[in-house]
Amino acid sequence: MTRVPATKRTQKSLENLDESFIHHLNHTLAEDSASATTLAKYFALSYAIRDLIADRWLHTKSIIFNRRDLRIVNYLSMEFLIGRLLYNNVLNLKIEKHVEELLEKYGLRLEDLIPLEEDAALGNGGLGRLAACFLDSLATLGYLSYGYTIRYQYGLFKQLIENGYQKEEPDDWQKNGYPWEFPKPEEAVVVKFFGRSEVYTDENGWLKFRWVDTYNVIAVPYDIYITGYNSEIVSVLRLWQPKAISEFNFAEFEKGNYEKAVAEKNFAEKICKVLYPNDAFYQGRELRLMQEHFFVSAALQDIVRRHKKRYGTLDNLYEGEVIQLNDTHPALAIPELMRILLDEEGYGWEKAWEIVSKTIAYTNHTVMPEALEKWEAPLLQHMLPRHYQIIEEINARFLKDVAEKFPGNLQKIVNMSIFEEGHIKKVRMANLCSVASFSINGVSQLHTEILKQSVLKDFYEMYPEKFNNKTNGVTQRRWLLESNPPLARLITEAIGDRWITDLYELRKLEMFLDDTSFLERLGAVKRWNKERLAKYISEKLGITLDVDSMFDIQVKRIHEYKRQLLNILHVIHLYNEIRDGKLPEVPRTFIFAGKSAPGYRMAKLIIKLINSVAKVVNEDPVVSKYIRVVFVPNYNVSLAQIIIPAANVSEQISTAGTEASGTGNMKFMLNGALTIGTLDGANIEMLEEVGAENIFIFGLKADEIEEAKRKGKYNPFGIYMDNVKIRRILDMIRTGYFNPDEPELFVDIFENLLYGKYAPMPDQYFVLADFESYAETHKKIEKLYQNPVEWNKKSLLNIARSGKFSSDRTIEEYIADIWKSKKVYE
Ligand code: 26V
Repeated sequence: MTRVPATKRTQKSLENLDESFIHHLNHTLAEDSASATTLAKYFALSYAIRDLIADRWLHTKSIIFNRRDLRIVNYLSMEFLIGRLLYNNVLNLKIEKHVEELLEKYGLRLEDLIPLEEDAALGNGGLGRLAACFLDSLATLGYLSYGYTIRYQYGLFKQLIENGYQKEEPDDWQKNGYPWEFPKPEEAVVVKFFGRSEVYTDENGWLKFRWVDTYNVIAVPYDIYITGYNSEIVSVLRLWQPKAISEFNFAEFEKGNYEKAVAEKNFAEKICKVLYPNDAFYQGRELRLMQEHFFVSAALQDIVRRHKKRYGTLDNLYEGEVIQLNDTHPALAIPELMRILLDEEGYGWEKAWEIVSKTIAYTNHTVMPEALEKWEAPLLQHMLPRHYQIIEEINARFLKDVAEKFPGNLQKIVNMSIFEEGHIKKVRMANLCSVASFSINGVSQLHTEILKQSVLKDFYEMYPEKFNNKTNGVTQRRWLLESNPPLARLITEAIGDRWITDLYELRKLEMFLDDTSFLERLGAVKRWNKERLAKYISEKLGITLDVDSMFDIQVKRIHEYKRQLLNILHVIHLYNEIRDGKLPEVPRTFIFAGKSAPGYRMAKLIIKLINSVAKVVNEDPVVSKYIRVVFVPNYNVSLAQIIIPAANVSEQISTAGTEASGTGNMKFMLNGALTIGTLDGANIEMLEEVGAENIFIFGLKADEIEEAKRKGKYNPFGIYMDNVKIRRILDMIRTGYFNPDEPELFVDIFENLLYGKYAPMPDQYFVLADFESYAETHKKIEKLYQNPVEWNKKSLLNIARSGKFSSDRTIEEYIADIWKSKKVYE
């Protein structure tokens, strides 16, 4: 049988898209076009498009099982922040014209249907969005790949702002149904918990272990096929959902015990009820550990089953499959794969270990010590007794190697042991990953250096060959083609559309650096995006913005290390200057958005401060002519797609040495914003690409911060005493200037900066140290903005030099150095 290529079949089905739409409206949804709601039409359209995607999956699947020369990439991640899919799929399938024509017949516009889709917010921030960009790139480039995660019932909470405070509401993203997934109940597996490890003698007289008396849950996969741009190949995003083996126990019910009758169902449902909303703060919660084991065990069983089907043996698992751990959250993959190989497949320790350590690779995403996972040993041992035993054995063998390599060096043993001894013994997941993985990577050059020189220093000395850098990237399909249509059009008119799959093509835009009419068009595009955002803000918040003002934007999770506080302190400084009659040369709009972890007091207080300052600034008849401050609620992928294209200035101001990479920084650059930033994360590489004249760098460097900490010589109180501007700002905060009704409200911010009241040291993120340098740099930006030609030139150069920051480049590097996979079509 000759296979009709998927795209050919799609062309054929495309002619029937119209019929397909009506078919789904009438027969899948049982609605007629006259009375169907717009939502029903959104679903009908999505189903019609999903049919085209299913064709691509069938094609991809046939390759998976026919091409044994292709290694499959498995990306294990607790988070995939995929956002909306309708328009993304329309663009990737290149069917926009068709769809628009079809909708026109029903008096509909695509742009009216797109917002009806709920964001799939199955992630917190950068780590989850990176995973989503990776699947897009893998599909686009034509590699076989699976993403594995959890089908959370509730995604990241929705943020409301009430009286300036963040309020959280549950995100019931599936409440209307979800058109993009396919349940695959026939591929369900059983996941075990608790019980005990039992020793026995097998038929050959070998001593063996088995995990018995377990509590079992079914894991049901739901698949979302992630399309690539103009690609026959889809990535599979497999979401695991727990299900009770016995949903209802009639025996217990008969005895009158309703609670017991539904106990199993309740257990299953609670495991994946909600995404943990902390990013970068670790709390050892039992439920979280259950989530980690649940999806990892399901994924591993799935991978093992597939490999056996493809090769009939697990001896060469690493030839057919590679497993990338997105941070330590899926680290239980290590003992789980060992357990499968030892206890279920009958391998001896050495061969099992060889297979595991040639299959698994680890990416680190943070150096913040409070974010590192360390599970309490008794908890892990209770929930996963056999895994605990395997981790002990891994550690014992590893420490023997350490002792051989560094004879007599007890400190090495203490540092590198997977177990941290103490009042409560802990399992250090980063150590487990470092021991077992064949590759350890950071996500920007600086971050990888910090891993090698401090966080994982001992592991670097032991296994230098494992360490490598993979600077993050973002997909230009979502972050330019989809989110900024007028810029995409301008670029394509100028240099053609090859940039969509080869972002380095943007370099060709440098031809237009001295073309004033092109620069004007670029300015007009920015203006269009600012108007779009202004319209959104006016409709949602009733705040009118001046689109001629410079849009200065900081959007990301609210965290002290990201220093939204530095930004708002500087806004207060500008407020003071204006009140003193020192009027700024250009009007500015400061836009903030981002969520705080619900239990992160300081971050929530910073949100309140931003909103309090916003109120005073915006209500002041004089000041509001020059500056305005807006906090846009509920930052998510869809909102990012509106906000980022509208930025003139991108704020990337984390304390040097704290932000592993940042990816928002890249999205802004790609959309022509100029960056004000520290020498942190990927900002450094942006500087390398664009040159010092085209990016605004300020502040202390990572080694300077490191040194100041080490020597304990940082004295923010001294800065406060010596610097009248800073003293004035902080005194306003301390005395309730922005909140006269509750004058004490922000005292904690003041005291944390000056005395380190809630921190290991005063001003641990060096806000005051960097303030002057930040304010001076803002003055330079202000000056440049008065010269639109020069501004647009730098904006264009930023776009032209953003090629490196495509996730396509990142993925090709993972492929070349770690995954060693091949494209389906060479
Ligand atoms: C950590 C934890 C700790 C336990 C509770 C739940 C939870 C959830 C997420 C995280 C991840 C923290 C690490 C993280 O998000 N890192 C970010 O990764 C981005 C992609 O590499 C990178 O651009 C950001 O700089 C980095 O902060």
